[in-house]
Amino acid sequence: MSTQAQAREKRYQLIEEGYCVIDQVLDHEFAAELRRVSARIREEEEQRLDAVKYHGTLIEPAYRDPVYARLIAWQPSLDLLAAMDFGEVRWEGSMYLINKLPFGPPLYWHQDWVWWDHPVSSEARPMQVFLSYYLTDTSVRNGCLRVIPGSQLRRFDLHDELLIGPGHVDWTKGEEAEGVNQAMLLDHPAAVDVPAKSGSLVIADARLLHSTHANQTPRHRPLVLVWYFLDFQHFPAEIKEACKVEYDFRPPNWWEGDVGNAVKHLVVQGRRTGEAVSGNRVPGVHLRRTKE
Ligand SMILES: O=C(O)CCC(=O)C(=O)O
Repeated sequence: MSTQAQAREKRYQLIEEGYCVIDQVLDHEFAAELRRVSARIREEEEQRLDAVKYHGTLIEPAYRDPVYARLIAWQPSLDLLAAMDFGEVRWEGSMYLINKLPFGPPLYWHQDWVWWDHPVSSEARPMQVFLSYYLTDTSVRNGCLRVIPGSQLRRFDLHDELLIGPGHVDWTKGEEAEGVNQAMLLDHPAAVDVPAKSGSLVIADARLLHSTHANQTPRHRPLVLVWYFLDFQHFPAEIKEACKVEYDFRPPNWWEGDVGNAVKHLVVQGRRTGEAVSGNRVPGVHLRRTKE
């Protein structure tokens, strides 16, 4: 992104609509390397695909190749977030290789914020975001993202229909009954498609309602999604504590050699010093209807 005005525009869109797209964040070489390594991991992986059938794959690849440490600390993305005027950026500790399979189904509507009981949930500022790097051109035909703009801050009819307790259901464990219903797989009049070119970046607020189209092509649709906290210095103390509890961060020596050094400054560290907020994925009083 070349100008300050563009960065402001993206910031505004992320706050107002809950998402934005920035083109050409990965250079061709790095995107090709990620594509190659991700294809290898997908082939090696023994994940039961029927366990994650709506996603395609849902593999945590972070420590399986140094390329993912580079992605977590990818400077153009961090520069972008700084240009968008976000302060302390922290890696939340997870990343996923979400590879939609040839002719794979659509993903169901859901949102991923887990601290709905905390009043900070009603604030406009994005606190937790996913950065999605599409590794191939992605459109309606091969399963691009869909979002309901504004749903990170305003309650839609769909919110009342979501069965979601867990965000990502293991369909082999008999959780299907409570995991998804008809409404979560339907079209929605407020839905917007989010196509993205290979190497582009989609940033979205964890609270945003999102889903995907089906992959109607015979080719894989790879995506690497990384979770971050923004403006971590302004996080309520009890959410910071929850971050420590939940992810039990340690100095990043999970990678071999010094590969993890690049990630060190992004990791949430420290011992528990106080009460942590309890997690609750179901939006309550802090998600208001438009006219309230
Ligand atoms: O597969 C995609 O394009 C998006 C997946 C996603 O955002 C999610 O699993 O929450």
